Amino acid sequence: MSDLDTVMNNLRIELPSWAFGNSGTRFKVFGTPGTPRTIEEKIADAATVHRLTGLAPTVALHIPWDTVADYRTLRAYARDLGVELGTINSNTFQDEDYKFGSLTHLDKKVRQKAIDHHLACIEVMNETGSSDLKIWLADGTNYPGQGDIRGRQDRLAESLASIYQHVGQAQRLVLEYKFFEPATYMTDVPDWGTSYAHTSVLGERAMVCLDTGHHAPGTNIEFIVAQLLRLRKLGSFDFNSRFYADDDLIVGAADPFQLFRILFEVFRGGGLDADSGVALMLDQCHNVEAKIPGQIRSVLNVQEMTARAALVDIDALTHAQDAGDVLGANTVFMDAFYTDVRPRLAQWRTEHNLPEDPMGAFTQSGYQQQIETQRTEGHQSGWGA
Ligand code: PSV
Ligand code: MN
Repeated sequence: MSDLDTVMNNLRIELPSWAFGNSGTRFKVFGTPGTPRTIEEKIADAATVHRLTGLAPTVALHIPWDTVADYRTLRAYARDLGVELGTINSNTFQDEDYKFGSLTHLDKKVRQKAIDHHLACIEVMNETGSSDLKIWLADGTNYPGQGDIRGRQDRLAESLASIYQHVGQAQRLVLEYKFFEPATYMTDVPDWGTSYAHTSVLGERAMVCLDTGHHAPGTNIEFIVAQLLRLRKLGSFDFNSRFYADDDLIVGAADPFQLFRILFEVFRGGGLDADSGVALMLDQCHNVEAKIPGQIRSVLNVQEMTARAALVDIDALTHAQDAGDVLGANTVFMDAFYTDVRPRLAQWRTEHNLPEDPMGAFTQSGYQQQIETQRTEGHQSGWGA
């Protein structure tokens, strides 16, 4: 088997439950016929993406958006459809109590409430069999002087330590960073360095989550990938793409070359090896495009750029780099990027009893018409609901 086949066979991309619900901007959330009303229906849609692509065997849940009374039953339901439940995302950004922070809040009672929410998420993980607890905090301040930057870091460290104590031996805490939004002056976990500083102190089951949309324009994200892999602290990705802010667009849509460069560093650093511990996830919203095809396109984009990254001729690249051959090295790199891997991936799909063209297969499957007829009553799920 070639290197490329091994990489392709190992590739797994986790889907976010919330990608199947309605989403929008602060101006308008548009409804879409057939949108799931329950977590079971979101899982059914995610399972459809996996059935057609063979790439997405797990679904991430967001708590409380995806709260159910019995997670074991939900797990069995997902399994029957051919998928497993994946990362559990906590949510401390929608309660009144969290107006001035959650894990960093000045009031001990609010901090404890936020800690308890994470402990409840760990309980959920114990039932679902999930290994990762993903923490993204909306904590931050809008005006200089509003909060004591240093005091907030100290409280954050203390809160994270209280949560980490409860993370099981086979589980991990993954801390996501973002430099803006909703806070506008500073956030409490703005960058990979801050996430690294906290997770290093916590211990080896605490890792960094890199959301590709959470950087200032022009940031060299592949450098961060290389550094975190070097430090053995890259736990997971939230993949999406962006033009201006945290747009949560389809991964690879805005800048395919950036996705290639990122995936090359993942490949180069061993992050695509079967036991690497690097979880590839999507964190996207489909505001105006169809949601299920949007997710299919996304996983195919990751697969395509992963294949191109694995095609880089490492020997030739190293040779050119060592010889100081600037343009030669760049040519080796670009040759892989410009290679059309689509025929090869179509063949890979055929070999794995998957439809050669998953997008076309979805259109022909009648699934969309079926959910539009069946899901007429009730309340459509949405981001934040
Ligand atoms: C925050 O912008 C974020 O990237 C976090 O991962 C949240 O959990 C997610 O978006 C919700 O869409
Ligand atoms: Mn994210």
